[in-house]
Amino acid sequence: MGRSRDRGPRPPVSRWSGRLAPPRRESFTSVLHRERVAAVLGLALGVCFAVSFATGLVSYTLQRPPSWVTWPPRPAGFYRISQGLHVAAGTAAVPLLLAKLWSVYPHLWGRPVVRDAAHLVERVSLVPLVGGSLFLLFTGTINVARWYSPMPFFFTVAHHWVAWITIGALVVHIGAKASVTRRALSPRSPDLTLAGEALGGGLGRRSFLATVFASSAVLVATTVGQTVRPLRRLGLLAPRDPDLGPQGFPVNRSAVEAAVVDAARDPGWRLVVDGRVERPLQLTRSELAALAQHRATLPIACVEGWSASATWTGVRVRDLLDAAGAAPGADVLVDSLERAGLYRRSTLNRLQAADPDTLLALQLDGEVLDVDHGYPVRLIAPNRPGVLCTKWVTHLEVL
Ligand SMILES: Nc1nc2c(c(=O)[nH]1)N[C@H]1C(S)=C(S)[C@@H](COP(=O)(O)O)O[C@H]1N2
Ligand SMILES: [Mo]
Repeated sequence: MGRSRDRGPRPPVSRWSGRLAPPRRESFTSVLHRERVAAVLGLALGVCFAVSFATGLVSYTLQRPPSWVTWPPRPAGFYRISQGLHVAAGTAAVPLLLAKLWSVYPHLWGRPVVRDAAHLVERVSLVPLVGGSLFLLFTGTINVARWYSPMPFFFTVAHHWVAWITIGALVVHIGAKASVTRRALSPRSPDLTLAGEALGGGLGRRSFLATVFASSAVLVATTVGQTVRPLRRLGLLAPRDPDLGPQGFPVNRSAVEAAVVDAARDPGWRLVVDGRVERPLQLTRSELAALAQHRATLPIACVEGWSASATWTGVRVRDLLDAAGAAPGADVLVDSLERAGLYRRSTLNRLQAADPDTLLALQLDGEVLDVDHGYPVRLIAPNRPGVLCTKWVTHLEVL
């Protein structure tokens, strides 16, 4: 016994007390559980969440505009970029969040559990912060992967409101952690002078952070292929190849799924323009094709993260409104042959309805539209989410 004491300091002997004791905050000695790692990851997550939140609000208000918002149709490609960023930032956040939770979980054993009122607020806000973040990243990811069954709620609305709660909790968290973060990120942070080995060996701080950031980068690179064409070949994890689908163009909901195949091919199909107009119209497809045709190159940017651009040819909505004698400045309800389904109709606000590139398209890249792309005619318009580019249109109602 005497000899072993001479070998230098020994680790403290934990005395078996007869019951299982929880670990203590101090038992986690790895440099990865220190504040600098948490601060770097927190900062990166803050950026991802800010981008996701701002772009998420864009997408939500475009789809469900409050009465005081009239979304402009320009710049035409804005929604495509905004939604691409939304999905990319959310994807990048997945490894960052997992790493951050792993880095900070020893705090669960910090004592005392509550120091004062401010500490209590900070601790309680972790429940919506962690729960909300996991919910947002999980539901967003499975939505992109088109795996809807674990969501017994309406994704868009739930994702939106949980985002508000999470961002509220994040603001509290940033307020509570601002000074710790500033200290941890400063060049004089005490963590910088500690080598990994000094704290029990294992992975060092830099290698750990590099691994986490690289995982984010790889995940983003393998999913943005569905939006950024030059990266398509990397799109291993992207559920949609932008080239898949009839006419080299992806499809979210096919004509069979929407149960419109017969109605779409029926020669009795007519486009009806009515509502607040002087002269209601009823047009066959050949009558539409005989009207002035206009060409526009516009993307379909699906909320689920894929987008693809095409050249569309068809009739300007505003020409049809003029022909029917609609009062200028009216909103228009665009209705399809679909009887059920969330996206069977959409509304054009007065700016969108008047835009010269807002078309009822008859052709895609110079060919008659495939029935999966909305034959006989579909709506296509600048700066408009894919879900609002209604296919199999049969009715324009001037509101
Ligand atoms: N009537 C109708 N139109 C619709 C949909 C739908 O379900 N029903 N889906 C929308 C969605 S979510 C997208 S992304 C685009 C996709 O168009 P595409 O299938 O031609 O690529 O169509 C939109 N138009
Ligand atoms: Mo979509």
